[in-house]
Amino acid sequence: MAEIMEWVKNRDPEQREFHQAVGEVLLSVQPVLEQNPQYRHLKVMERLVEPERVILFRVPWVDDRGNVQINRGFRIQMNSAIGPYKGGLRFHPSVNLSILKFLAFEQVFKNALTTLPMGGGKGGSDFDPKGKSDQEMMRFCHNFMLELFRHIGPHCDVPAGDIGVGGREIGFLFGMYKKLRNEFTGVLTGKSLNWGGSLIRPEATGYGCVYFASEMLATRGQTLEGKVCLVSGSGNVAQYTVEKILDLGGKVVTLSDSSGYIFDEAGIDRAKLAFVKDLKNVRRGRMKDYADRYPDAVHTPADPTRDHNPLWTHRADCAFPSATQNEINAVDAGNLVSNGVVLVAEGANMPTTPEGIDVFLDSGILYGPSKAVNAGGVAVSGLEMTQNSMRLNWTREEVDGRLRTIMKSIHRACLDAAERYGKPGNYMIGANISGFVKVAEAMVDQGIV
Ligand code: NDP
Ligand code: 2IT
Repeated sequence: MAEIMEWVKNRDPEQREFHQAVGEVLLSVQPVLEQNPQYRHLKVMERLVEPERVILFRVPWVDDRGNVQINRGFRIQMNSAIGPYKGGLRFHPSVNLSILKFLAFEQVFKNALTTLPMGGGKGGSDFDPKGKSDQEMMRFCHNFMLELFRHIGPHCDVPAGDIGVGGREIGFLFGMYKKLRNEFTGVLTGKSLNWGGSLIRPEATGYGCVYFASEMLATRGQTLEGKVCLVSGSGNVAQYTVEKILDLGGKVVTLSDSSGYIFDEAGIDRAKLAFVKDLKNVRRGRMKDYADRYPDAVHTPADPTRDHNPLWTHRADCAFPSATQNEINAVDAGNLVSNGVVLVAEGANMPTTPEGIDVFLDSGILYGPSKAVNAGGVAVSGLEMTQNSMRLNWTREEVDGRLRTIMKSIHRACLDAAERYGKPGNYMIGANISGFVKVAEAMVDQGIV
C-alpha cells in the first residue's frame, strides 16, 4: 500500500486532493488486497488510480463588455469497467487536475455503490460563475460544449451538474450538444422535466443524504424527529437536505456560502427555505441577505485565517456538511463531537480532512462518508438515463421510492462489508470495500485494458 501511495505521489507530486482521496481508499481496502492476490497480480489498484483518459481544452468566450476571456475545460474519464463514464461538471475558480481527479476517483466507487451500471468521471472548468450574466453563462457553456461534445455520448460519457452547474447550465450545454450532433439523446443528466429530465433529480442528493442519515440513526433506535442539525452550503445539496430534514421533523439552524454563515436559533422553516431557494437559485444573492431579511439570525463572515469554522461550534445533534471539500478539519471535528453531535452525514464530496475523520471514528459517533451518503444524486441521474432509454417518465413517487430503496441498499452494503472485514459500524471502510470489490471484479473479468 505504501509503495502504491509513493508511486502515486511521485507521478503527480502537486495533486494533494487526489492523494488524499487515494490514501483513504488504499487504507480501507488493504485487507481485501491481502486476501485476493489476483487483484495485486493484475495491478487492479495501480490501474484504478490512473485515469483511462484526461481531456484538457481551451474555452475562449466573449464577456458582456466585448472582452475575450480564456478558461480551461477538463474531463477526467476515470474508469468505465461497469458502465459509461458518469459524473458531474464543476465550474469554480479552484478547479484543477488534482480536484477533478479526486472527484472522478471517488465517483468510480460511489457509482458502483448505487448498484446501477455507471463508470466514473468528472469534469469542469476554472470559470467563475459568480457575477456573470445569463448571456455570459450561455456563451461560456456553449463554448465549453463546442469541444466537449466530441468526447461524450449517451453510451460513452454522461456529464451532469456539480458546484456552479445547475439546471440553467445543463440547459445551455444540452442545447449546443444537440445542435452539434443533430440528435436528441440522454447525453447529460439534470435536464429540465419537459425535455428529458427526471422528477426528483434536483432533490435527489439532499433527500438521499437524509434517507441515509435516517438509516444510520435507526441502527441506534433513533430518528431525526426533534434533532437539531447543522447544514453548511446553501446550494442544491444543502437546500434539499434542509427540506427533507424538515419533512422528518428535524430542525436546521445553519446554512453558509463562501462569504460566511448564518445561525438561526429558531430554525429554518419552510418559508425561510423558500426565501433561500429564491435567493440562491433565482436572484443569485448571498447568505448575508438572509440575516437582513430575518434579523434574529446572526451572520458571521468567513475568515480563512481562523484555524476552525465557527459554524461547527454550535450545539447540535447532527451535521450535514454540504458545501465543498475539506470544510471540516480536526479542530472542527473535535468541536462537533464535544458539542453533542451524534451523526455526521457528508453531502459534499470529501468535506472532512483525514485527521477530522480520525476524530469522528475514534469518538464512536455515526460517521457517513460522502461516497455513500451523497450517492442519491448520481443514482437518480442513472434513473434519468433509464427513463431516457425507455422514452418514458416515471412519477415522483416511483423515482423517490427507487431512491429510497437504493439509499437503504447502500447503507446495508456498507454495514455488511465493514462487518465482514472486522470493522463493524465503520461506514468509511464499508463503502470503500463494497465499491472497490464491484469495480475490481469487473476489471479482472475484462483483462488488462
Ligand atoms: P452548488 O453550486 O449548488 O452550491 C455550492 C455551495 O457550496 C454554495 O453555497 C457555495 O457558496 C458553497 N461553496 C462552494 N465552494 C466553496 C468554497 N470553496 N468555500 C466555501 N463555500 C463553498 O453545488 P452543490 O450543492 O451541487 O454541491 C455541493 C457539494 O455537494 C459539492 O461538494 C459537490 O461536489 C457535492 N455533490 C453534489 C451533487 C449534486 O448532485 N449536485 C451530488 C453529490 C455531491 P458560494 O455560492 O459562495 O460559492
Ligand atoms: O458528485 C456527484 O455525485 C455529482 N455531482 C452528481 C453526478 C451525476 O452524474 O449526477
